[in-house]
Amino acid sequence: MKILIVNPNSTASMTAKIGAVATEVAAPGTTVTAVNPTDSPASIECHTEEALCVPGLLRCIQDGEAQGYDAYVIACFGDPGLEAARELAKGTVIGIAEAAMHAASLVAPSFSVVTTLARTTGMAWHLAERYGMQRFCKNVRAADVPVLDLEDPSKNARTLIRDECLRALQEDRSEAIVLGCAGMTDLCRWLSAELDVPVIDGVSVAVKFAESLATLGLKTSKLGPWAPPPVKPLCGLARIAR
Ligand code: 5HY
Repeated sequence: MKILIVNPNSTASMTAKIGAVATEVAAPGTTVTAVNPTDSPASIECHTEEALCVPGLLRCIQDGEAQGYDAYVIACFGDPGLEAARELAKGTVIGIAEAAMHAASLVAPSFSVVTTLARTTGMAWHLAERYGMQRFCKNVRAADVPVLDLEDPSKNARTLIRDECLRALQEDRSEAIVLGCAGMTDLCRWLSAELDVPVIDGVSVAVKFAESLATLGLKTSKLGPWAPPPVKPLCGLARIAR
């Protein structure tokens, strides 16, 4: 089985880190490839950057279709372009926020999301509502760590994130932590040991969900809203093939 992970930002070191963790959790016989567009923002921390990353993301999905991938993961906590990607892909497309919130609701009565910057917390709440997860989500907190600081060990991001997780457990009285950025994927094991509660990394969970659904032969329904885009001349993104 072939799974394509798309990191919608253009930071190759983060893509490599995401690919390494995903390969570690994938079952024998599953090959995982992690890619990123080269024409998207270096990190995604606002609505504009989220909008700007989508064309590159969709081209990665389109390339994956041409190379016969069985399933896809969108490795950005905003789940950008998720529905458009489901229109283009035959196999399942899993967003890490949707996967992480659902997994958290299966292992704890409630969870808190710990994300990067305060300005992205509203986007995470919006997703919790869209996915019907707001009754499990006690709070969305920011560690005030820019996404790219996760790539720079000198910025000590892991301590800031650990401390925000501790505050979440003490103040929100939640029983699990959802990591609010794909760039935190390599911190999951360390944080789990530090906090001694379930810490959910959306990248790992999304890979296992994609794998499980593909193993069951489940693909994206092409009936109704996730059917392929209608045929028409497309300016700009003309390369979107069917
Ligand atoms: C992410 N941004 O997972 C989101 C996290 C965030 O570049 N990868 C990014 O802050 O919304």
